[in-house]
Amino acid sequence: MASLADILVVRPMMPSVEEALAEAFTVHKLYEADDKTAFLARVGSQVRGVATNGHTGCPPEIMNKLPNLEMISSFGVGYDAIDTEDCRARGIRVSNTPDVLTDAMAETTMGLMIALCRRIPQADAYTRAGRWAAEGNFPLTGELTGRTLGILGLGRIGKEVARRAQAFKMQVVYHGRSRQKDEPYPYYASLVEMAKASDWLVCIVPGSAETDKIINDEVIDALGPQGMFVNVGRGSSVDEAALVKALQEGRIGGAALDVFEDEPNVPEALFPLDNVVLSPHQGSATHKTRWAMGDLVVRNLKAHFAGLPAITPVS
Ligand code: A2R
Repeated sequence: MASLADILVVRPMMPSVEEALAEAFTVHKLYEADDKTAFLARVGSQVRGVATNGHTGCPPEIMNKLPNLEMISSFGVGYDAIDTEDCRARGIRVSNTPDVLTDAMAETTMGLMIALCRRIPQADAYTRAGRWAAEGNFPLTGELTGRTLGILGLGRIGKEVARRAQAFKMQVVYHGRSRQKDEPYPYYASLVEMAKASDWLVCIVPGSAETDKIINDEVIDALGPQGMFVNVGRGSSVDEAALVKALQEGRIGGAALDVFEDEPNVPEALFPLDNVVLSPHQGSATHKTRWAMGDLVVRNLKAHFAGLPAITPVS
């Protein structure tokens, strides 16, 4: 029988992933090793594949110990922690898990928008505290219907957010590095100009040097005191200190945030603010979607070691 390829599991993965990897490969769990240097010295030269996620990646100090590495299979669509240029130079293939999480991400985005707009967390707390009976009706709220939604990043997820927003009778506009000729939505070449024209701004771009703090004071002020900001992409895309200050000063209407600069640490200054909805990076976190993402991590490795191209290679 052909020997099974050796896979290094850098960080804990979902049980379904670890079980499927163990069935198909010889698995080495780096995260269980007390002495990681000794562990890598022992198994490093056998390793041909890595399983990880986009936040942990496979840092150079680990890759340097894997001279026969062929493939990194990453969980999640974002792969910010993986240096793809370095991988290309080393001849290492990289895959991620796009598409299978798009619907769940779009659902989370709409959920955050509705929660922020209709103040659902506050209304829930008001009801549970017995304030309805004691104090009367909850204050009136805003409404999504008829509002303009600016999408920063009309990619796979951005397009599904756009579809759902249209079902909510919102006007959709977008900004990206270039106009997409097959999309019907008005395009803004300038993010600031789009923010000025939008009631809502959803950020769903990858984390990269180009998108680092792309949401800055200028964009926040263009969105203005009635404007609502939603981030479901990456915390690094926002100047978080500037956003917190603008929320405190009422220079922006509100924010719903699923991602943060230094996860799982969330700026405590946000906690007392009534104009924010906070979520612990839940974008794709459903049973169905996380299972599909894990399954794709394994299938990408299996494809590669069967001599086929990865199913979802990072281009
Ligand atoms: O710029 P374009 O036309 O290539 O549009 C992409 C946009 N994008 C940017 N927009 C403005 N300035 C940038 N510097 C910039 N870099 C990228 O982000 C594209 O419309 C969108 C990304 O779409 P996809 O590659 O299809 O990614 P997907 O599956 O929608 O996921 C987006 C991100 C992930 O990378 C994770 O960070 C997060 O959602 O879960």
